Amino acid sequence: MNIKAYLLEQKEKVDAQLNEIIKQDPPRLREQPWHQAMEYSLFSGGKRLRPILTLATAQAFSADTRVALPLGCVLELIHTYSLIHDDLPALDNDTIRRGNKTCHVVYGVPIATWAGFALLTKAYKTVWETARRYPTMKKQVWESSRIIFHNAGVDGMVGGQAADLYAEMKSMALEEVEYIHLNKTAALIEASILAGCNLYCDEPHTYKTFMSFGRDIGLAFQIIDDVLDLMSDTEVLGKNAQSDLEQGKATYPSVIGLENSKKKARHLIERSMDSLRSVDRPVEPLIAIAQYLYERKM
Ligand code: GRG
Repeated sequence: MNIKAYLLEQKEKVDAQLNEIIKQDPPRLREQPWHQAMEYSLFSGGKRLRPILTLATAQAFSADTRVALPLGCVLELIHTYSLIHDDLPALDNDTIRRGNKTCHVVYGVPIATWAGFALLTKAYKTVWETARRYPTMKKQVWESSRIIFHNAGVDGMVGGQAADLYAEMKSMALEEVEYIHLNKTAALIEASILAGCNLYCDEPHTYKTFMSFGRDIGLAFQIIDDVLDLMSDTEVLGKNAQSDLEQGKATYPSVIGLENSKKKARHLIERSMDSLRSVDRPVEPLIAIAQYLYERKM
């Protein structure tokens, strides 16, 4: 399949839905700097990986993506809040993201902080509105959102990010780095898959297969991010290169070396693709996304 064309097509759907979500706010609010900061980060060129995973997973079970699309946007709203907060001076202090100035560089720290919280609360509201709009799917929407917010919270992204901050400048064992990566990054990617799967799948075995797929590509994604941080330059990455090294971050290359990290990422991607091949559903887009993630340059 033509994965680039598929990703572009899905990204356009996600962008249109996010626009609709943002446009619900009245013009007097949209004029406020903190609202403009929200929009700045939400529409500054993200790949939309998480919502695309939700859509691709839902599409493996149903042609109807009306519920999966807003749920995917919930993940993108959370992801965008996490990037804004992650870039703040008190955290990673990054000045470039997706080739643009980071939110706090443009709008200042207080406004960027509010923009992050506004995105997070908009994510809750989007769940609530989706459940109300599709009453026959209400139960599934609540369960998908439970998975999303569980994996975005202390047992997932927030917990992983806290562990990542405490790990700075310390020498780490591989298990500790794996814990950080699985929580900081893989948890939200896994939730993106499960949010779509939960809507339609009632076979526990299949659900588990999707869960391992999400975890494997999520971990591989962060290992590849570590590798790219070392090997690419700022222009290609669209963010400050080698910032992990400067900040003494716990990364796979710092613990097992560059070549072993690449091998580990390759192994996880191959395993993820093999496990999904056993599912008797149209999962080609997900397999192609896994391959694409391994080959990505940014
Ligand atoms: C402060 C303890 C504490 C928690 C707050 C800030 C935060 C929660 C979590 C940060 C988690 C984080 C930023 C993980 C990195 C994940 C990652 C590799 C992001 C890049 O994802 P892409 O490449 O981004 O999908 P695009 O730009 O395409 O959207």
